[in-house]
Amino acid sequence: ARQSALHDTVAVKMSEFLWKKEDLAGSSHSEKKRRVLVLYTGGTIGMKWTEKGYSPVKDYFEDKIQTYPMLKDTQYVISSLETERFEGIKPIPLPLTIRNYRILYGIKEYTPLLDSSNMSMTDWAYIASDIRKYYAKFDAFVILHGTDTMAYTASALSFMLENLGKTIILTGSQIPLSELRSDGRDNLLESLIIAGEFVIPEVLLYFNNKLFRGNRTVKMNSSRLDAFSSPNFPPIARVGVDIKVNWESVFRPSSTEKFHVHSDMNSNVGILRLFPGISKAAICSFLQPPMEGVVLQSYGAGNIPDSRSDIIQELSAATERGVIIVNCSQCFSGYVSEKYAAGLILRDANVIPGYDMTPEASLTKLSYLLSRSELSLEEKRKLMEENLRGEKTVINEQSDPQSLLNDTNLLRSLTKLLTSNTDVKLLRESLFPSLLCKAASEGDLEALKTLKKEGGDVAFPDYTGLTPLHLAARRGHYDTVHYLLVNGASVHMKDSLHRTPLHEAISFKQLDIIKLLVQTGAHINETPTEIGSKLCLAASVDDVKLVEAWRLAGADMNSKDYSGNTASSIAQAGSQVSQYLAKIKCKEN
Ligand code: ASN
Repeated sequence: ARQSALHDTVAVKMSEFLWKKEDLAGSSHSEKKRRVLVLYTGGTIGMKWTEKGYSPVKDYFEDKIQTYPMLKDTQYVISSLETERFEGIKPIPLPLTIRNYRILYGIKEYTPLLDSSNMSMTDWAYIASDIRKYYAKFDAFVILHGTDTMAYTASALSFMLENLGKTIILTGSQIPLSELRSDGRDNLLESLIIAGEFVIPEVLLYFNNKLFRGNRTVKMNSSRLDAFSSPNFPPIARVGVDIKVNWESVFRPSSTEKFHVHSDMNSNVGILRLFPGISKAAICSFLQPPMEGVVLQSYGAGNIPDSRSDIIQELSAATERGVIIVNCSQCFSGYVSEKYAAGLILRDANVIPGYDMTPEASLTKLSYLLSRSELSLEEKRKLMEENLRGEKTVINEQSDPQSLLNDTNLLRSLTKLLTSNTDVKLLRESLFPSLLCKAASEGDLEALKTLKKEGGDVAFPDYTGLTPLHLAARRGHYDTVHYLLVNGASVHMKDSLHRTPLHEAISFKQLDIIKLLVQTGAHINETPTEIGSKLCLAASVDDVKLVEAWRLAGADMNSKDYSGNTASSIAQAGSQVSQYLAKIKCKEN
């Protein structure tokens, strides 16, 4: 009885803590502003009925959505600074969200707008290059796309956008916005809110209240509103009364490399679906040059007719010529297991097991790897078997939440009182963010490692929005910053005052940390005028280290403040700042 009373007390304390945390986050006086760019490529969402059937209509969508009160706050006045930040695209304010986010979004309409059955690899490259172009200007991206080939585009982009640090969501609709019952309004609204409120550094697909990892999706229904499914991986978030993100399943960065767009895809790829009685001639002609990569859709757990030596010979001959063949199942869900003789034989033919990848992910992964000319054939084959962007389940990847807290001295006594997984999870969610922040701020790498091993999420903010990375960057703990970056921390997280880890490093003049963060893709978010003002202020007090910090973070030293002054016009002759600026200028020339 005593045990259970204690248990109840701990549970009550924890829910109070969580309640307070939500309350604090929600009651922040300043609105948290986020900028989202919508790339509108076409699809049913913007179509109208014509005598030729549904087709996309030019210059219609942006005006239409502004007629919906949930998609435009008519009371909100856009400032000139906000307009400046949008790079010529018109900002539209979403009404304030319940968590106090003010999401401003702009729409870039493509020409021509496409029914997604017309999408090609060139269109993927076009979308990817727009993301590169606007990457530093926006917090996140929503891509409006037709549903027919959305799973292909989502899979392709997941590979093309290397070291992605921001949220990218593809969405669309089954019923056009021009019709009363359109599902497009909700799909767009929820995508904008998720993109604005959360940093989920992945290419995602939102549809019918579920947020999926893009390269795990397939279009599974042409008429129902739940058009998409992710047969081998649970949704990353579910949208009901609340938006519940399953943070444990988010694919995190694991390197200190910068965001990079790989836009060249190899189109010599194909999907070969077996059927009983398929002819040797059909297989032979499919595998002929210029074919370089093939997804073989076999039966069940990855089986082919092992009695058909002609098929096996054709496959072996192709892999010997250098064609990469990946074995995927025709089944909607499950995986290729290599447990039947009829499947194992494919190993002898040098066919790679695709495990639980979708055909869409396998095809686009092939297309991506084959286009990476710096890799040898062996390296391409090896990478094809690896999990690059969460497209494939790695066995034993997930740890058991029940075991997570059991072994530490730190929390052993508390966990003894807890009987269910939910309680353990609750304890972890309430305590870990603050403990991780404390360890990071003290540069206590051992404590960080222990907390991570016990299930702590190093990317997660505490109730003020500060992450361990902000604190380690502020204090200049280089090794800790490096550890956090290769273990999933995001350089783009903003706290309740809109400060990123890079801001912290600049304010605290941590020069080495600035270099490391910039190398990992961090960038400054200020407009040129704001940068000019910061530099002028630093020059006026002769703070040369601060000027250097801004320069290392990528600031243009000639930026002007609101009155047209530059740092060099403000700096006193002979001051440290003026000498520094002169030295920089000299080096540049
Ligand atoms: N045919 C449309 C497209 O893929 C289907 C849709 O968007 N619902 O563009």
